[in-house]
Amino acid sequence: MRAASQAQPNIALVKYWGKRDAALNLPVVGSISITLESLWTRTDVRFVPGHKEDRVSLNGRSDEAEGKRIKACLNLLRERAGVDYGAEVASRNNFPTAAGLASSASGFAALVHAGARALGLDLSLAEQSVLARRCSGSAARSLFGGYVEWAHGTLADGTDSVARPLLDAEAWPLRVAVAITSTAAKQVGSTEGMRRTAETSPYQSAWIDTQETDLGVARDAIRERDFDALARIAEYSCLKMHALALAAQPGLLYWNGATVECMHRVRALRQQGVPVFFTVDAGPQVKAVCAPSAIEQVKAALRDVAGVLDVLDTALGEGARAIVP
Ligand code: 2P0
Repeated sequence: MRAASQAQPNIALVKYWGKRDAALNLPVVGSISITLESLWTRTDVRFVPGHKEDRVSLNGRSDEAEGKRIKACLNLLRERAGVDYGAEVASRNNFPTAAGLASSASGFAALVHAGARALGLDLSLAEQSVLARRCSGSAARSLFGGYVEWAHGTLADGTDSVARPLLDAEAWPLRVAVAITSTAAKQVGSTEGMRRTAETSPYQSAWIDTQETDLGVARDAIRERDFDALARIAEYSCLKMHALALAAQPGLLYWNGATVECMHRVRALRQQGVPVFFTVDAGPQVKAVCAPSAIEQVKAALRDVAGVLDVLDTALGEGARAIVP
């Protein structure tokens, strides 16, 4: 009744923002992401018959808020298996948690992948993606590697709001530099930010109405390995998501000064002919996606920006997989 899995964070190029069903965690729009390689979550899950409680350790410590979400996710797995055993979960990340690097995506993808096997559930990756989505939306995408699309879905029970792979990482091996501009936990989490946006931003309906077009453009760019087209649509989707959230009341301002300066720096590089574009999530870090040949130049340019604390670097990677506990 024990299994361990690894999953990596993903970064959306066409963003998810907004829920049409908060209980089932169904999104108002589809999204497209890339799964990273060298940042990971490794999670060891053991179910103990007779135990009633769950014991959760994250990076060697207990964390009450995350513990609650993990317990809710374990409940979905237990319900599926028809058991009520308590679990022991030990999970660690090799990157800073709660710093806008989607630790919930890799975390819940790894938890569902390990937990399902520990319970002897024979679930396809698509079925695991549906379960992971219910724990954290973006986790649906981290079951798969490379370029991934998570469908909006139309069914009320959410069984078709699932991720699927579009293209393997090796087929278009882009690199990602992550400029860390703050290590503080964000003030407004994504779930609350999305709720506030849906209730108060006047741009919510325009966001929903324009997403299908963006997804089509990104799908074509990925299929044709058209870097310039992907750069244009990814920066557009990122800035549009932030414009939507900025127009909430009170406005959601996830950037700091260094975030903005990094975006300018990336655009200046692209104007000089360097194949690179930025994207920014619900936090102040800037992810610069580039051709492999440009990675050292991009890292050096970002390191040079005042307020950048560190620059991580990763290739694109595979989806969730079993590891030795
Ligand atoms: C994304 N983000 O597509 C978007 C862009 C942040 C900005 O998915 O409430 O942690 O658990 O479903 O998945 C972050 O939100 O939110 C996110 P929940 P999640 O990557």
